[in-house]
Amino acid sequence: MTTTRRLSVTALLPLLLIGLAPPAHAQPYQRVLNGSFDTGKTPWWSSGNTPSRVEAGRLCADIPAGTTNPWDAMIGQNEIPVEAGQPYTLRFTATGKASIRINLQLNAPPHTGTINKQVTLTETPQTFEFTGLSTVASRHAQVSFQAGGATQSYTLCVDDVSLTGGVIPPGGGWHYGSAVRVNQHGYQTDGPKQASIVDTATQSLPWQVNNATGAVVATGRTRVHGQDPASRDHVHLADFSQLRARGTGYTLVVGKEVSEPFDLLDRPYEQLRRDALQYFFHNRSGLPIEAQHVGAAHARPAGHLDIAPNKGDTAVPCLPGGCAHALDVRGGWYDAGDHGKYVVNGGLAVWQLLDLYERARDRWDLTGQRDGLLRIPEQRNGVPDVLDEARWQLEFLLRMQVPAGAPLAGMAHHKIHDLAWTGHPLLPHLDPQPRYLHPPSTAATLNLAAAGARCARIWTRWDRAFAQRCQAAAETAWQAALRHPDRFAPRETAGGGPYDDTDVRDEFSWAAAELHATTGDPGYLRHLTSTLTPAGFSWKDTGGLADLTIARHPLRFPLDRVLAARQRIRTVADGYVRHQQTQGYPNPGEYVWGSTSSTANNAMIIATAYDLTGRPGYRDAVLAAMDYLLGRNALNQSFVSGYGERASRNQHHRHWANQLDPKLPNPPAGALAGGPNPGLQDPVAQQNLPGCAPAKCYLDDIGSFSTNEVAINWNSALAWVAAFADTR
Ligand code: 9MR
Repeated sequence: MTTTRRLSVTALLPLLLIGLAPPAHAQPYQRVLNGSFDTGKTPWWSSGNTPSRVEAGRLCADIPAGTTNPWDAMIGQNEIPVEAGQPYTLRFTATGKASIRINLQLNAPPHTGTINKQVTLTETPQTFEFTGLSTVASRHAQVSFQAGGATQSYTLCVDDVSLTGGVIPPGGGWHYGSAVRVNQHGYQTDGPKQASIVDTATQSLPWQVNNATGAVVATGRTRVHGQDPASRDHVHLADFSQLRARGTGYTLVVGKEVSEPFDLLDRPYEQLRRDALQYFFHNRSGLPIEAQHVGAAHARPAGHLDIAPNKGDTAVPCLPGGCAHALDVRGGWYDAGDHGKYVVNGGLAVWQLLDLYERARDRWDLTGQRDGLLRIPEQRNGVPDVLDEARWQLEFLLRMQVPAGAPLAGMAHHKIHDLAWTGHPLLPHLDPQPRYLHPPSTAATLNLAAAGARCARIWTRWDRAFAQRCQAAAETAWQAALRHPDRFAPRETAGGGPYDDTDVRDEFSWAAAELHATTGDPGYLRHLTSTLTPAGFSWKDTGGLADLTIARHPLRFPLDRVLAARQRIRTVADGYVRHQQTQGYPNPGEYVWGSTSSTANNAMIIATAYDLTGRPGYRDAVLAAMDYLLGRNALNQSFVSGYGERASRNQHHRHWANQLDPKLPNPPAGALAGGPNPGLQDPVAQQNLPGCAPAKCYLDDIGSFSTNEVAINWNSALAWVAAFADTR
């Protein structure tokens, strides 16, 4: 094997910097992931015209002939962190039949380069090594092997790619601002007011609250909470609930640390409950989103009405090899940062908005029932706006049902989405991908049954014909699910998320509860087999929702079931409150993908316990969970855009993509980021957060879809809890 080694330092390197001291740590830090290709291809990519695969432990790509620029055919890895003033050494082994360009550079204009070299490859493996000095600090550098311009096609293979350098350990170097963590939006004047403070002191510390003019308005001493495992912080707690004077611009001061400013308001959540719902309008498919409703920055043409370049959604065929029919599945909400529309999840999200409405109705919460609450075209049509918004999605869910006469009639297609994942940024009306219906699944069918049954119950009052359509669809879906109880969604993830689930006993039980609540048919009761457990609920685990439905409709269920459901809700809520109180930051949820929805969904269960008992402790716990979401956490981060000084603004979304294109907007106010997730399932998180404490595995970066995406089932949870927090 011939080995060529070359050491080259960027020509422009100022002489003064050549003597840079190597980092103090013994081993240089590795900056590329999976450079040995031992774990497959991820997170390496190749251009669309350059198919690649891992072959005998190397990444090999088919380089086409006849392209023009070096970057017309390439393989690479993104989201590599580089530090200004630090040297980086790139090393790799490669084979090929042409000259290629090797780059370490920023992946966006001005594409500042650290290494840019030409090498000539042969079919004998050669190892190369180059060093360059980074003049910029960024988390978005790219290593690329650019092989465009080849006169003949050939196979390029690379192996043992390594990029070392930098002094900040992988996953390190994060600063979260003030050590004093508050709800950066505001506290309720007569509610509990607590803060978490990061401090290693083992004795209590004095605190003071200053008003906007700097005058001290309250003082006290912290309580030492101690070591917090989820964040690995040593935490103190301050309680300033005694302060009740309405005002803005307060700060909490502990030693030299000053919190972000916060307000004391009588109704801090009055606007958030609207904004969290307005999120759904922004993400409607099949309707122009007009400036009069959302403002100029967020206005956009309708997406997916089969107007070129869109190839959906008015006559969508099944995936090749699937069904023979095509369906008009326009409308609904885009699921998240992608343009997929999924019945599993879509059903749960709309169910939660309908529960929000039924709670408002039952508890005389007039705001929650208002026609005119939101800025939507259906405003002032005599129907509460939350129902108008929910109906947009329900109409879509109904369209996803397999028509009578077709095989699997009555079931719901699991999902509809693009053939392949689209790039970023991309407005919905510019999506050029063909879209397909995916095979029906039992879980989707039962989501339709549950949401449809609830629709039927509610719309009896507003639109009888629509209520009847919902009921017929729900009952047909139920029968179809009984006939096909084990059609599980595949795990495939090309072009869309899987929402896969191989246990649907919980979906049967949830749908049975809804169908019984609507029809009174006792036949459904024997299918009601699930209960609320400490695991709570999610799109995958819907069993606990049966208890919430029973509790919402005590007169429609046998008394023993009602009493048992109420007892379980209280017991589970008690567990969440205890869990919340053992944390340094008041999160009643778990650190998983979409952890903020676990926070909000568990808060919904605690809130339901409050509604059942009137015990103030439950309400306080819900408000503390809001504090967590709005900044009282290990990152000093408000996960709700537009709320708080350090609010998320780069959520993963295809057109709220200001981070990628300054002409595009940031998310509108009220969009909930997925939040800390130690799973690190995206390359940005993998590059930048290795070793993170669970409560800190979060990045406000548009590329971090596993920590910073938005989703309808997360915002439905936020909308529910914000509405609760706004009522007494
Ligand atoms: O919320 C979903 C989470 O529970 C799963 O772990 C994850 C991976 O399957 O998918 C999440 O849902 C995503 C969906 O698959 C596609 N649209 C975006 C959703 C939010 O990230």
